[in-house]
Amino acid sequence: MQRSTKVTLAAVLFSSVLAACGGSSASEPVVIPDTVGLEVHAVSGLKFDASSYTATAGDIEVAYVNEDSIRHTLVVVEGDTKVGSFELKVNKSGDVDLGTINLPAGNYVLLCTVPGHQNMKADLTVK
Ligand SMILES: [Cu+2]
Repeated sequence: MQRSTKVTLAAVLFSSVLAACGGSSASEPVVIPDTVGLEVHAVSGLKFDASSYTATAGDIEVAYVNEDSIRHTLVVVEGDTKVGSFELKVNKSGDVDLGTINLPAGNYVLLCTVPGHQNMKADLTVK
């Protein structure tokens, strides 16, 4: 009984913190679907959470999570060419954007296209 009371209190406190930060009562927890085949986080310091990623060839569901406080995008480049019209955008901390891109096996580069963010670059190996 005492234990469940504590859990409930913690949940209430957590929601009020979220509401206070977001300025909106509609804050929802970030849910990344199980079907996601590539998860990339934008982190502070104008970088991704890894310098290289891997995925399985075919339709790849991509989740882009913003752990930073500013806007970032995510595109896939092969050689010097952007692949298709695929672009994910996360405008603020906590944002998650989802999209699907079809990629055959090969070596690609992930980029953020926001001006000044050219250091946000990572290798993507698709097998
Ligand atoms: Cu960026």
